[in-house]
Amino acid sequence: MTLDEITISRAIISDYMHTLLEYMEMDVAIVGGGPSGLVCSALIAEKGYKVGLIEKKLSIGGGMWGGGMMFPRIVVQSEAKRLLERFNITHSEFSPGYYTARSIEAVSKLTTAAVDAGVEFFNLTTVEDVMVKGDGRLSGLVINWQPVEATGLHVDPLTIRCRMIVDATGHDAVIAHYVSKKMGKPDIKGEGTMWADNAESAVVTHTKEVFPGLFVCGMAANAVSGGHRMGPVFGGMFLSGESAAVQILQQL
Ligand code: 48H
Ligand code: FE2
Repeated sequence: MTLDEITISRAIISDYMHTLLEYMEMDVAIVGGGPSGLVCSALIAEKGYKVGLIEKKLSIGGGMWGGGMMFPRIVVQSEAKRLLERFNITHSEFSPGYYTARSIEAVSKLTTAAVDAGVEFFNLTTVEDVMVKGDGRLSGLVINWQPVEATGLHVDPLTIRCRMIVDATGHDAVIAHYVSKKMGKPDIKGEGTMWADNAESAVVTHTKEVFPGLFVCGMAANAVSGGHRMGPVFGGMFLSGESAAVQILQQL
């Protein structure tokens, strides 16, 4: 065949514009494509709900690509071993209860699981505000192209409507901060010092609805509720993503 550049360009614009229009309204919007957001999105989408994952960076994976101090390995403890198996992530036991996995494989397998479950990805897209109307419930997200934010351009955003929103933005708990600043709650306690054991159990407990329509999971959950940090052990991120999915599925 003879390739036509304009047809290629039309195909890309048409396909993505169609998807954007379709996802102006969705069941669940996950903000942040790190481990907790990926797990959460896959487990909700596999039940047949319309799930979009919004990630400001070019690539999905958040803080998991880098493993620990750029050694591309993660540690997962026994409590989350079943999720390594669930997502077919190769792992080996280092010492009783401590499993190592390749960070790049872990990101890839979680991403594949989310894609296969039907999650639609919107990368290079920044959530810059939230929509709360008369009913006092978080009902939408204000989005913009990430390069607009990065270059400081004064370009107004667009808005999408969602039944539930998950703040999976990691240490910064970006969405919870927006809501807190404008609505006076949730109260944000901030992240504590390194204390892996405490942090890993707390992150699951802190995974909850913190404002009507807004769930937090992953590091964002500990940042909101004053939990500690845990370094490159990722079982809590997997379990937190799962817990957010279970709680949201009960409400949908
Ligand atoms: C769109 C955004 C926005 C925005 C941020 O940091 P993450 O990997 O998040 P988690 O919670 O799933 O995993 C945390 C883990 O990676 C980690 O840092 C751990 C375990 N640390 C322990 C320690 O002691 O340090 O991913 C969050 C994602 C990133 O990809 C951001 O780019 C994205 O959210 N994001 N996307 N709009 N406004 N803000
Ligand atoms: Fe981190």
